[in-house]
Amino acid sequence: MRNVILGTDWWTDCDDAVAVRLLANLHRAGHLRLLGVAVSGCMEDSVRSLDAFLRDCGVEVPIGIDLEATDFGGRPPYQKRLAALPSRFGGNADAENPVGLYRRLLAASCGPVELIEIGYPQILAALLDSPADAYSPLDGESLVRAKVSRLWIMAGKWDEPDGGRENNFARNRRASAAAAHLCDRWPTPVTFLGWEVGSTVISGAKLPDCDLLRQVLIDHGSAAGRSSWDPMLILLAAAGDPEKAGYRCVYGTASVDPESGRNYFRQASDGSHCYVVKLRPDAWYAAEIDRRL
Ligand SMILES: [Ca+2]
Repeated sequence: MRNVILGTDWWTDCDDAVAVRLLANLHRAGHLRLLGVAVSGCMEDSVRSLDAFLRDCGVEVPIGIDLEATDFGGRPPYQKRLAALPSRFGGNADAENPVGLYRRLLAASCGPVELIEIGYPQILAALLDSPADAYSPLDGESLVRAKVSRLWIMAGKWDEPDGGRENNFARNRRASAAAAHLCDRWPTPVTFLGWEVGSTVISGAKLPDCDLLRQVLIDHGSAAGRSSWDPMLILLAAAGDPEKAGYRCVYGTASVDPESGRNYFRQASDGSHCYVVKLRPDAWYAAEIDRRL
C-alpha cells in the first residue's frame, strides 16, 4: 500500500478540511496509508481542532505542528468549534515537533513515502536542512532522497509567464524563503497543483446538515461550497497518475523569488518538476470530490 504524510496549514481557509476528509476516507478505504499530519500554521486551537476533526472522520494518526508559525495573519474561523470536541491532545504543546515527525515516520517506513503538502512550505524546507538524529543517521536531504518517492504540493500560480503569486508561497517572507529553498533543493520529483487549477472548482455544497464538515464550511462563510485547491491535490495524489485524474503535465524546473514569493517555471521535457493543467470541465472535478466526501 502507498504511504503518505500530509502537510496542512489548517489556517484561514476551509479547503484544508475538505482535503482532510477526503484523505481520511481514502485511508479508511485502504486506498493509501496516512502515516501522520504536520501542521504549518499555529493558532491556539490548531492541534485539538485537527485531531477532533480527524477523529470524527474515523482516523487517529500522529500530529506535529510548527509552534512558531503564528505569523501568517488572518483569523482562522472554524477551529474553535472543533476544539471543543473530544481530542487526544490537551493543546499544541502535546503534538510532536514537525521536522521530528517527518524524520521519525520516514526513518521507520520500510517502503517509499509520498508527501502531500497543502500548506506553507517552511516545515519541508526545514526537513531538508535537518541534521542526523536519534531517528536516522542521514541528514534531511539524504533522508528525503532515500525514503520519499514524490512530493505532491498545492502551491504556486503557473499560468503567468512573468511570475505568478499564490498564498502558500507568498503569504509572508518566511513562506517565500522556504518555497525558494524547497524548489532549489528538494531531491525528488515534485508535482505542483496551482491556484489557477482549483479556484473555479466549487465543492462541499452538498453535505447533509449533520455533517461536521458542513459546519466547518458554514463557519468559514462557504455554505454554498468552496474553491477546491487542496481537495483537488488529494485526488491527484490518490490517483497517482495525473492523466487518470484529469490533467496533463508541463515538465521543467520551478523556482520562487525568496523576497516576493513569485513563482517561475522553465520548461524542459526532462525536468523533475511538473505542474498540472486541467483537461476536463470544472464540474467534473467538483463531482469527483463531492461524491467522495
Ligand atoms: Ca491549505
